[in-house]
Amino acid sequence: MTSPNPFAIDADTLSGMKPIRQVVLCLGSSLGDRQANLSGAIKALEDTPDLRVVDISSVYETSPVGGSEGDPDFLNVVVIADTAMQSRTLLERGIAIEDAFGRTREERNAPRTLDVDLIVVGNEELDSEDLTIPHPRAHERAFVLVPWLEIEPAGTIPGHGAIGDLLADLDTSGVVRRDDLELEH
Ligand code: PH2
Ligand code: MG
Ligand code: MG
Repeated sequence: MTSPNPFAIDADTLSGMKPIRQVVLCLGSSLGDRQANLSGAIKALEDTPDLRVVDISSVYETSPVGGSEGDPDFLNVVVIADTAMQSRTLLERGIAIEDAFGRTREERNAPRTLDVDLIVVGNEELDSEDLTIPHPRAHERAFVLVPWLEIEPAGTIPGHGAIGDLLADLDTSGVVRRDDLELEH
C-alpha cells in the first residue's frame, strides 16, 4: 500500500468550501446609550470569524415604526458584510450580540437596547418558522432602505426589486441623517 500523499487535495475539504455572500444587516437601538450600543454591535460583527464588514452607513435618527404612542426614537445604521456563514448561523450570532447588550424580548416592536436584523443574505430566499430571508418587512421600511441606499445605491431585495424604486413609494420624513454622530469601531 502507498502512503497517503500529504499534498493531495482532499475532495471532502473542497466540497466543504462555502461561497462568500454579501449580507445586509440593519442595527437599531432605542434604549440606553443608543450610540454606544450600535458601536459595540459593529465591533462585535467585526470580531466575528468568517465575516468581514465592508461598509457602514451614516447613523440615522428614526421615528419608531409600530410599537406604542410615545416610544423613543431609534438610531439605525445599515452594515454590509461579506461572509461565508449560513443565514442560520448569522441569526444566532445576531441574537448573541443583542443579548450581550442587554436586549430583552417582550412584545414585538417594543423599545430595545439593540436589534440586529438580517435584511438580505446573497440571493437567498428562505421562509422558516424563526427566520425569513429577505426580512419580511424591509422593503416597506424607510429606516432600512434610506441608510442602505446611501452605501449601496444599486441594492436590491430578492422578490421585491431595487431599493431605490421601493423607496420612491415610501414616506422618508421620519428618517433623519445624524452627521453629528460617529460610531467608534
Ligand atoms: N425596529 C422595530 C420596530 N420599529 N422603528 C424604527 N424606526 N427603527 C427600528 O429599527 C425599528 C422600528 C422592530 O425591530
Ligand atoms: Mg427589527
Ligand atoms: Mg430583530
